[in-house]
Amino acid sequence: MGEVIYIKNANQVITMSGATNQPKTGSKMSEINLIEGGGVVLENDRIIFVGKDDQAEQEAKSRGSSFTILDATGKIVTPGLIDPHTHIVFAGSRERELEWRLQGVTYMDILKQGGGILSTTDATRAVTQEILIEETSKRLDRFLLYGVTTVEAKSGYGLTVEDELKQLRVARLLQEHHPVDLVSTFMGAHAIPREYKDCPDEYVRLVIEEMLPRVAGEGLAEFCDVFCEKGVFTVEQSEQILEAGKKYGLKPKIHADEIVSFGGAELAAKVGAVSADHLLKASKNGIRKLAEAGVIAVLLPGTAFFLREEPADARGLIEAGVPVALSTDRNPGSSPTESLQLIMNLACMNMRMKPAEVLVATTINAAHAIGRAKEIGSLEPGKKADLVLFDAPNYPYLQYNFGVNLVDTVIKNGKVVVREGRRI
Ligand code: IZC
Ligand code: ZN
Repeated sequence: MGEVIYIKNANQVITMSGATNQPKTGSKMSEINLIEGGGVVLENDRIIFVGKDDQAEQEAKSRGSSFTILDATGKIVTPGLIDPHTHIVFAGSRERELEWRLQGVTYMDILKQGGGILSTTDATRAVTQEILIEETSKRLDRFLLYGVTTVEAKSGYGLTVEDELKQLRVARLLQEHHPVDLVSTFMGAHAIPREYKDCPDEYVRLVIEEMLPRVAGEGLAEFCDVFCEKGVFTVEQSEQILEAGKKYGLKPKIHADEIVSFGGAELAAKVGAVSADHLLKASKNGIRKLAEAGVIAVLLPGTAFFLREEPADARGLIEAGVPVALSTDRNPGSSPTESLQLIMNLACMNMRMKPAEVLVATTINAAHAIGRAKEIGSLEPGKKADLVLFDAPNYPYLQYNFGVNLVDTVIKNGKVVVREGRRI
């Protein structure tokens, strides 16, 4: 018998069970499967029971005389939140760019002038692995306080073989030492480094022939991502890189149609990407293709907010049958926040996603976007014991009481890591 936790008498347990990934199952994005007066029992790092509270109590008692009770009266319980798109491993910050952007200089102008991603690349190259671990660890701590128990983490601020490997090794070390789980993505194709400004195809060759084999050889990433955008990587270059990644067993993801309509969504469908991310300017044809190919749309309304752009057409995507996930896009330039709860509010207010859809998008669909839906993203027996107790009487309250952190308790791998909103 292991360590048992009984979460008692929640106002609502939001299970997300019965997959909510619509194209594969025909289920709707608003089917959250809610239990009023619910209880959950955990044993070691697994969920063993989810249901009505009286049955949960019996289940806990049947496991032995001693178990920890967490009283969830007046609260809701959800799966640990999942952030499927971050650039969390970096050094430095870019608050000066915020002032330039307010004066009318665009995000792309800044990148073209050698700032933006390239300025974070300078800062990231300049620090040791130890400093990078320290900086990233602080961000993971903050994610945990906001109820996020798994994050995807991209490289892409190294842009040399060794510096890309350095970023990915940091993610791997943190996966071993920090309670938040990390899922790694290789994104050597994040920007053309200054050294290759006049010969971008040479850089694409470096990514394909030198970076990819090393990344795969050390088993440092599961996914391969490309910033497919006008002035960064063309559709053809992106396709070459993602196809090469596939040969090394890395599943494709794409930064698609963020700044201009560029064919990124269409490419995502063509290469069989797991997700197409951003999609602010995705074409109608691209959206239709995403639905046909079962690609998950990862939407980043915090980025649209911070760049003062119109957000993606979440309603159009959902109505077209594309499963939608949400993410912070945590990065130092276009979305410097760890508050996935703020992103949930923005999704609701600026993209008209329903509170139930927002929860699906930050749990089970986010799990699908990083290939983890069998392990996390819903409260079902056998799944990992990653849960959040929110100080909210019902789930729409999460979208209503905005701009504050409603997390009361976070359980990660069956251990209480946040209590009354504080790390323990
Ligand atoms: O550092 O600006 N869009 N990549 C693509 C980013 C934003 C991150 C950054
Ligand atoms: Zn991104």
